[in-house]
Amino acid sequence: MHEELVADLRAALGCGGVLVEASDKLRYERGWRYGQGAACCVARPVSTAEVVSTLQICGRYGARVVPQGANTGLVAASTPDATGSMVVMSMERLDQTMDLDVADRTVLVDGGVLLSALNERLGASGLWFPVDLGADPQVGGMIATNTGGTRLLRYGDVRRNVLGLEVVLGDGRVISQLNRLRKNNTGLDCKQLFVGTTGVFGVVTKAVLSVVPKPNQTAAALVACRDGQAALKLLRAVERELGDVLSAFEVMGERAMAAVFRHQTRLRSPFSELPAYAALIELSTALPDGAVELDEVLEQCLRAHLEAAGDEVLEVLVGADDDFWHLRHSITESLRSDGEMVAFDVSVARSQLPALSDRVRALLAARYPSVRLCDYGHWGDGGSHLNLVWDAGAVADAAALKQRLQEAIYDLVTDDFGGSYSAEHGVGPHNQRYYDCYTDDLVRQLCGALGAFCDPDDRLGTVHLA
Ligand code: 2HG
Ligand code: ZN
Repeated sequence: MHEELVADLRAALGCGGVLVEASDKLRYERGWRYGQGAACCVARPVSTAEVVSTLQICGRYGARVVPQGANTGLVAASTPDATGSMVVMSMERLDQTMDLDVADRTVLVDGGVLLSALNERLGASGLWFPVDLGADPQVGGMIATNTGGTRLLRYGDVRRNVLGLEVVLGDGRVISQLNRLRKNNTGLDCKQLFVGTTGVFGVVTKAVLSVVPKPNQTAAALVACRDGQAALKLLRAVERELGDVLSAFEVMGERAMAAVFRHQTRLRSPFSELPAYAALIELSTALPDGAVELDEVLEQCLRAHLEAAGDEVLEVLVGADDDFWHLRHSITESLRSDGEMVAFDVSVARSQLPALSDRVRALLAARYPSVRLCDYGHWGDGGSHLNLVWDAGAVADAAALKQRLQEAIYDLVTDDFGGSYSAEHGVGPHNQRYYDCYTDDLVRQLCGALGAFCDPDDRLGTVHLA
């Protein structure tokens, strides 16, 4: 069946459209952090019609399909399982359309367009898709995950910026709702079924995105804080005084920053002493040059806060925007080199963020003393990456430890803090078990009914929402 399936896919997509050599398949079989499987082959459609053909052909042979964007996800949702029978459907060649409508501030894009390519295209018109990430995902993957990122505080998640979608359902039917409307109260907002549901209801082949004027002035600061509560107080002060122009409020714990300075030799710590927490604050505006000096506004506000906050705020650094962002965006990569890790992407009410980190530290000290908390994240929107790291080889059964840590932290987050076990990275095999534990039965039944309609033969993905 394998050879016939490949032959039919080749007939539909052309030879370059199907990869079968082990060395060619490798990069599609392994996720950036989690996920390692084996694919029967990799199909690379160039159009909606070819996505339809791929799904129909796979349907004829009973082959399951995992849609894949840039494979930058962090929950293993874009890699095949270990059976060797799944087809990876890579969207990387479906990346030609980028039709910008400047008057509407909307852009119609193919699902395989990379975020970087989109922003390059928009740049010439002074526009921008404002979902900011350390990685460079495809638009379709961002939609399937409902990506968050560092500027969610100001611009919202992907969901808030999607106006229309074209989606191919599991059996090849196409739902086309490529509207450019910002207001459209005509019943079910069906496109939302495909946002954040990891591609199991359908594959995004096109999207209409709302885009915004790219700020022409930004200012950033790093503020060294004595502890988490001080960072929270700073957030309140900055929102009160600069809320209109605040575009990011990220917090980084000492250990996360230390890992960056250990592994990124080009980056030097700007602090006189590494603080327990540092806040990275960004202001931005599209106001014309000269209308406002954001650097001055930020510095003034922070200096006043420094005086009023006593020893809660230790140091204020303003101006080196690129270095500050480089530090923030290097954490993921640096922790990867720092030992073994299990990553967390949780959210709680903002006021609870310091208490949550304290509880995790206490739990580790009592039960897992060789594990260190390297916390950082999007405190402005209640998101925290409570990444837990230990020295490679320090623990005999790392897989068992990972599972025990996941259980302990997710229970803490959901039961004691009323939070989410997956704030922005979505659901995948990495956290499927916890989706199953924490998701309401009725919601799962609803997903089952939707799945039966959208993907009647259960062809798509490795995640089960029902
Ligand atoms: C970030 O905020 C990303 O940098 C990645 O969501 C988080 O590495 C992680 O776990
Ligand atoms: Zn994040």
